[in-house]
Amino acid sequence: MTLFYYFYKMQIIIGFYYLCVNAIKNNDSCQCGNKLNRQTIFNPQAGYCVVDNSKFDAISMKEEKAKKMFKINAGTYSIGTNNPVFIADGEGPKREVILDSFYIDKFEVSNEEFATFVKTTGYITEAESFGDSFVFEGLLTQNMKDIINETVVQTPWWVPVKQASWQHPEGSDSNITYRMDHPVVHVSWHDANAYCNWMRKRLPTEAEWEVACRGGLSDRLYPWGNKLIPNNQHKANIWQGSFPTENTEEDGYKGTSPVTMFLQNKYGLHNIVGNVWEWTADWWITKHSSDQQTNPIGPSSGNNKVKKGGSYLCHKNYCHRYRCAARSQNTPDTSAGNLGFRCAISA
Ligand SMILES: [Ca+2]
Ligand SMILES: [Ca+2]
Repeated sequence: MTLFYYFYKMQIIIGFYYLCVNAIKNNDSCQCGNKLNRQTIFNPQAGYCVVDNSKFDAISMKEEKAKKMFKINAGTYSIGTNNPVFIADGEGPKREVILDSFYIDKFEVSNEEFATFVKTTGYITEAESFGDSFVFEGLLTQNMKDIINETVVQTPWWVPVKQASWQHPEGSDSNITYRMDHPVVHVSWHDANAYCNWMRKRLPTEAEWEVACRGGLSDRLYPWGNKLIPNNQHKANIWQGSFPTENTEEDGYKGTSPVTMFLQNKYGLHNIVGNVWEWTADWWITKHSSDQQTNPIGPSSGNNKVKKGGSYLCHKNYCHRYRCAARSQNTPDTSAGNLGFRCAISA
């Protein structure tokens, strides 16, 4: 037992050494050598380190772009709306943006993909470090409900659950065994950014995300048009019924759906609205100039990051934010059971 323990410890030390050596090789400005712990490797304060990833040589990245991403050509696009539903969210005004060409993932990042990242790098998410994350109460087992005595003020359906993490989305008595093709959740902005960096990608800016969401259409509410359920076909995984007590699951899903469900626009994007909220690169502000901007990246600092697209918990009467112009925010260390991401890359 003792021998095994020391062998195990040595493996961890060797693993860390390998990660940092590779990181330093790939990015001279990286400060991985300062402290040998996993979080330092991806610490935004210390500068992100690109960990060597043999999976992504030039050939496999070409394949990745061809199979899993869509290229949006450089051009002038519109974002925002002059008919905001939530004025205080800063949904308006409608404004022009000039964007360089970029690729965006067609799918939200899945548990399977995130598991590969964790297996390769030993990354620990912030939810795992903090020891808890926010879970929608309606998804908890009765056993879990019985041991929880805290809720979030004003939104009591959100509860902090000990040991809730990407591998245990509803706490210690849950797992992702049959959800490997579902979006990874309980990932903070820092976690999402670390994953995209590891993939040699990055998080999309809010402008890029919204242009991708609109799928070439102008002034429409949703990626596919203005009608929520065209031809009686559900186009997104949101909430049907009376929130938060009755979920009729008319779209087929009580919680998350596989990332490959719900093709939503002409760019071939799935679940860009609904399923899980998606982190973007930008810091949150609510006042926007109506002037045309080129490759806008938002303010240089802030307290919250912008998230887009709404989730399986959104209902028109409560959270009509599964629209391309809609937006919300969280601190970059926040994680929840309805918050994930997809990555982008400059063309
Ligand atoms: Ca649903
Ligand atoms: Ca989504």
